[in-house]
Parts: sequence; structure tokens; C-alpha cells
Amino acid sequence: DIALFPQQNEFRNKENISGIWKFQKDSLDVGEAQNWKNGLPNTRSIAVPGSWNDQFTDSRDYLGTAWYEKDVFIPSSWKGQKIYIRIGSANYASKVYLNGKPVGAHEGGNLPFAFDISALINWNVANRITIQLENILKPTRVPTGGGVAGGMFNSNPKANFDFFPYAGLQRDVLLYSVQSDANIKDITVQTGFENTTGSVNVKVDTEGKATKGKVTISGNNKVYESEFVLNGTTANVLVKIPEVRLWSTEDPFLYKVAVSISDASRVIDTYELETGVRTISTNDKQILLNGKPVFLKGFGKHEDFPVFGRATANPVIIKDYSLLKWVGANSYRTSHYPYDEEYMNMADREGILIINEIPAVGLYFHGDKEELRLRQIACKKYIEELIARDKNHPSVVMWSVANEPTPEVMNMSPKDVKKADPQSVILFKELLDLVKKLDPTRLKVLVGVMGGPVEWLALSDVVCINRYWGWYTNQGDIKTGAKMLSDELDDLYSKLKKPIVITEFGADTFPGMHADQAEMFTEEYQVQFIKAYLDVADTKDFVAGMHVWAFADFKTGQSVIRFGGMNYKGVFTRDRKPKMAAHYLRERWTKKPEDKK
Ligand code: E9O
Repeated sequence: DIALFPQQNEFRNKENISGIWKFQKDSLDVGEAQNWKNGLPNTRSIAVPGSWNDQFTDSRDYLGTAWYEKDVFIPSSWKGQKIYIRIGSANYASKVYLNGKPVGAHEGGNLPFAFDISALINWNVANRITIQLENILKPTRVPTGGGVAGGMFNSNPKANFDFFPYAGLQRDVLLYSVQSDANIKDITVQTGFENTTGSVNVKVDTEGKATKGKVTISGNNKVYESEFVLNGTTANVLVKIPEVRLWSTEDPFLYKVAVSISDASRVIDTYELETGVRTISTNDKQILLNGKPVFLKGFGKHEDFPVFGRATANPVIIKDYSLLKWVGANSYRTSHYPYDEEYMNMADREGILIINEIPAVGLYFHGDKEELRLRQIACKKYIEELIARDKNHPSVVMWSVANEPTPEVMNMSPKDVKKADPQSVILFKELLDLVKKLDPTRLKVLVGVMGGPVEWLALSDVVCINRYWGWYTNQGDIKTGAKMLSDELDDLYSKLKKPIVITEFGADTFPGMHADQAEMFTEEYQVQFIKAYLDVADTKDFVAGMHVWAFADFKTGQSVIRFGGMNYKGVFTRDRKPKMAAHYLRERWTKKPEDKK
């Protein structure tokens, strides 16, 4: 039950119960046996949203079980309604209790889930909410840790990815209610246009006894209304908009879509959202937004900030969008997991194109088969939950089902990459087919790393590759790196005949470190590395986008290649100060509008 974001209106209620909660670690896993759901014995205070790792002085590497508790009073005016608790994100596995009774369990981080708690509410007194949660890295989970995973990139904790595995309730916790006799369960908006006429297809799913309804689309000083009769519990409504104002990166215009449902006598529920009328497609060399080529300029990002960890920090969201605009970016990838809903809302309003990624980073296919099967199931569940959450955002133009799956033997020469394990090709086909089935209107991709087989890349609508020739290989030698990139791009294009986006390229850069002759880790090296890659891309008409890794420096686990537990490939520092490279990109991306890259 995660479809529509909770909304306050005449028929619906919403209350944000984030804030300071009670918290207790359970490193011996005794909480269940000792019935901590009836009251935690020895708590301290914790902020929600917040990762627990950086809030205390003793929990940075703690990934085991911990418990959250909060007493809430539910207004008596909500009585008779269907009442839910909605958890924005709980990394990784959680169990939720109300007044000591189980209400549900969920696995997987970075996506919301909700449980109906109506039957268990105490009226006129406080209700105790208890959430048990753990973030143990396991080979059966996605992203993956422990087992044969991990090593160089993240030695401690042992993970198959470098970003720090922050844990806890990292997004808002909400209570919300809908009408119990009938309500709008879900709305799916798909848009298109022909000549100057836009089309907005609105699918409405309801539960309960409503029989009919109305869709009202307004914007650009016009209002379009369309009444519908429910066929069972669903309706499909097509609204045409003459002289449509399309959504684009230059003019991210949003129409309001209001849906109401009624029975014979009265309106029972309403819900309002925003949509942008636009299409996304490709030809053999370009990505097309509304049929016109668009070149992706931007970054891979993280949800990461000092003290907040991976938690939603609204000022950081706003700041990041102003920096994206400042630097002249038009897009980014939600590497390597879905971000808070507010990032998507901002992208809709600001005209930023999103590659929306599930947490499948560093998938591998060797090792235990049963573990692999469970990872596949986790990937499918993430795809379903992500598309259910983000399908109505015009900013989302691609779904990414994986970042850097790893072949059993990594080969670092672009000329001698091994063939893919047949099982891996089957899995990626299944994941991409599932995306197509759930959302045929967007592009579907997977992101490959150097050393990954071409068979994987061939499955993508847009070939997405992460490349570090001149950083992880040919260290200190940007010239050779750029040459390798150029040759490899030509070779890939001749084989695949699809647009290519370089979804990662970058160099660790310690802010303030300089050299008169560019040298690894200096700001000069980062500028020259980025410049060399952008210059290569400028010479190839089939390169459709360049995403620098990364937007900002971010926290990692401990490893000899992660000085101070940080990845320093940001063009902004962790606290969002520009490095020289940020100024360079701004120069290149904003001052020369005639130059597409
Ligand atoms: C994924 C991203 O999350 N790609 C990595 C990024 C990095 O900076 C990481 O932060 O490390 C790059 C992968 C490059 C693989 C080359 C392997 C060479 C082994 C030494």
C-alpha cells in the first residue's frame, strides 16, 4: 500500500510524526523475547528523519537491530476513517507495532511503505508506535554486502558498494487517513501530444462504493473537465489539451490534475497532483524530449550530508537544486537508490531530468545460487515499489535497474572483456521487461562499469557506462585515458548503434590541493580529467549525455582508497562548496549555450 503520497484535504488527513523519538540499540537481539514492543526499557533520544550512525559518538558502524518508539495522539475527528502509518524509508528490514500489536513488516531501504492501523487504535489516549529495524549487510540483500561481496571499495563495513551504509528511519514517518466507505487508491497519469494537442490519460483506481467521478485538468489559464463512470473500481479518462504547453527543461510547465469520486448523492474523495505533458524517446544517436534532442548534462548524486547521514534534509535538497541550476546541469541520476519524494517534486518544478535507480549496485552472479535468487526477487520488488511511487513525475525519464553489475572476473582492458554469464543476461532481461510492463512510457537502462560485458549494455534503451580510464587505470595519465575512452566509444557505438551516456567519470580531489602540473588528487587534475572526457564526448554525435561522478563528496566505508572515509570525486565538497571543477563546469555548461555539451 504505497501508491499515492498522503495529502491533506476536505476528505483526507495527514500528520507528520517525525521529530525526536526514543531509541535503543539491541545488539544482543533480546528485544523481541523481552517484549520491547510494549515499551523500550532504556532509551535515548534520536532525530527522525536521521541516520543513527552519526548522531551518537558510539554507533557509527552499528548496523544491527535497533528500536524506535513514539507516543502519538490520534485526533478523534479521524474516527471512522481508514488510518495508515507510512514510513518514508527504513534501512533495511523493519517490523512495526502499534500498542504492542504487530501491524506489518517490510524489507528494503529507500522506499516508502504503509500499513492500515485503524483496528488497533486507542481513542482519547496516546498510542505507542514501535519500530524495530536492522541494516545488516547480507549477500541475499540489495544492495549487497558480506559473503563474497566487498573488498577494496569498502573493507569495513564489508559491502559491494562504496557509499556508507547509513541505517535508520531516514525519511518522514506520517500518519494519514482516507474515507473508509470509498477512496481513491491510485492515479496513473500518462501524457503525450500530437502537433499542438496534448493528451493526458488518467487511470483512476478506487476502493469502496463510489460509482462515478470527475477529472479536472487546469493550467495555462484553461480548465478541462471530464466526467467518468467507474467500471468496477477503475476508470480510464483521456483528456485532450489543445494548444498544449509542453513540459521541458527550459519550461517545466505543470498542469494540475484533480480527481474526485462520488456515489449517487455526493463527492466522497478528492486527490490532486501535478503533471507535465511530455514524451521521452530515442533514435539511434540521441535522447529525444518531446521529439527534440536533449543532451544530458549533470551528475551522479547521493543523499549524504554531515550529521544527517542519508536522511532527508530539506535545506540540502533546495540547495542542491540551486547548485544544479548554477552549474548549468539539466539532469542527474539517483545513484544508487531512490531519493526522497521531495527530490522528485523539485525536479518536476525545476525541469531537471532524472535517471531513477533501484538500489541494485554491484550485483554479481557467481557464488551461492540461492543467495542470487533472493537478490533477484529483491530487485523485482524494488522495481515495482519504485515505479508505483514515482510513475507520475514528468522529470523521471529513465528507470535504471542496476549500477555496475560485476562479472566474475573483472578485466580492466576495454579490448578484452569477457562474455557475460548467460544467467545474468536472463536476469537483466527479466528486470527490464518488468519495467516495460509496468511503465511502457519511459526509457529503461542498466549502468555498466569498465570490465562489464557488452551483452549487458545491449539490453539498455540508452547505453549507460561508468568510465575511469586515467583514474583507476592509467593512473595520472589523462591523455592515454582520454584516448582509451575515445576508442572504446567508437567501438561500442559500432556494435550497439544506440545513444551512449557516460553516467560516471571523475577523479578524487582533495579540496584545496593544487599543483602547477596536474597531479592526481589536485583540483587541477579533476578539471583536466573532466575537460578531457567532455572534449572526447564533443567529437561523437552518438554521445547523448555526460554525468560527472559525483555531484558532492560523500561518506564511504573505510578502505585504503577512501582517505578519511570519503569519496572525494565531488565537484562540490560535502558541505556544498564549489571546487575548481564546479567553476569549470559552470563556465562550460552555462556560458556557451551554443555548445550542447
Ligand atoms: C560506483 C560509484 O558508486 N562507481 C565507482 C565509484 C568510485 O568512485 C563509486 O563511488 O569508486 C567507480 C568504479 C570503477 C571501477 C574500477 C575498478 C578498479 C579497481 C581498483
